[in-house]
Amino acid sequence: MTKPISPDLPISYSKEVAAAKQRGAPIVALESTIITHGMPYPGNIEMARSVEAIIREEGAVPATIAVIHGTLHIGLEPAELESLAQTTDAMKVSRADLAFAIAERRTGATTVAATMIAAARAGIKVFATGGIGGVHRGGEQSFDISADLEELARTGVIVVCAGAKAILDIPKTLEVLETRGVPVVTYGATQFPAFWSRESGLPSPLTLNSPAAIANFQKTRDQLGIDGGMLIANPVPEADEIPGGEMEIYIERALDSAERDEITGKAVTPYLLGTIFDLTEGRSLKTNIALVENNARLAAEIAVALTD
Ligand code: PSU
Ligand code: MN
Repeated sequence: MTKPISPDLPISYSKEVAAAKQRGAPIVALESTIITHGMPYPGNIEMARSVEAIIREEGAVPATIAVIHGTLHIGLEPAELESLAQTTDAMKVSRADLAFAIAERRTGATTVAATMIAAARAGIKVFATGGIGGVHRGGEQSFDISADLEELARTGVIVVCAGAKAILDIPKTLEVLETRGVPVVTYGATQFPAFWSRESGLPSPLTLNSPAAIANFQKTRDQLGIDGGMLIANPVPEADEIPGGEMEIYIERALDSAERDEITGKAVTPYLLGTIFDLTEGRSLKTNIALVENNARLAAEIAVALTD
C-alpha cells in the first residue's frame, strides 16, 4: 500500500499537475537527475521540454519531479525547469537522501528511486526515464548496486526505460530484479535492450506488444494484491541506436578512466555518462535524448490505457 504524504511536508504541485489530479487525468512522472547529472546544458533542457511536450501530445500530463530549496515539486513550471537545467550544484537525490534534501532546504535532482517514491506518494502510476541504475561491472567486489533496483521491488510505479545502460553488468542487474520479484517486460521485442543499443544479447524475461496489454498486466497484479513496481524496457528506435560493439569500446575506455580517477559511489554513473559523451563527440547524447522521448511516448500511452 502506498503511504500518503503528510500535510506538513513542503510539497508543491505544478498548476497543470494539480488540475490533472482534480479531474483524474493520466499523469506521467519524469526524473530530474537525468537533467542535472545525466546531460550537459542546453541539451538537457531541450530534452526536458520535448519530453514534456510528447506526453501532452499523447493526452497525458507531465510531472517532472525535483526538490527546490527544500520543497518537493511534483511538476515544474517552465521557469523552474529552465533554472534547474542550469543549476550546477544540485544534489543527486536517491531514497537515502530525499528527506535530507527537504529537511536541509537544499536543491536536489531525483534519481529513478527518489522519483518513484515521490510519484507513488502523489498517486502517479507511470514514470518515464532513460536507463535505470543497476549492478555495476565489478559489483561483486565494489558492492555498487543502484538503489533503483530495491525501489522497483518495493514501490508500485511502472517505470519505462530503454533497458539498463551497457556501462552496467546487465546479466547481474536482471538477476537482482528477478530475485526481488520485479517484472521485466520488453516492449515489442524478445531481447532486453541495452540503452544506446536495441539488443543486449540477453533474452527479456517477459514481452508485451501494446500499452493496453501492459495496463491489463498491471491491473491483474493489483487484483492479486502484488505490490512493488514493474520495469518496461523500450528499445531505442533503430534510426537512433549506436550498435553494442561500437559502444563497448567507449565504455571500456570510460571505465578505465573512472578507475584511474578513483571515482566511487554516486559519482560513478554521472562520470561514465559524461566521459562517454566526450568520447562519442556528443553522439551518445543524441541517442540518449531520442530514447527518452521514445519512452515518454510509451509511458503516456500506458498512463492513458490505465485510465480506460
Ligand atoms: N540514465 C541516464 N542518465 C542518468 C541516469 C540514468 O540516461 O543520469 C541516472 C538516473 O537518475 C538513475 C541514476 O536513477 O542515474 C542511477 O545512479 P546510481 O547508479 O548512482 O544509483
Ligand atoms: Mn551506485
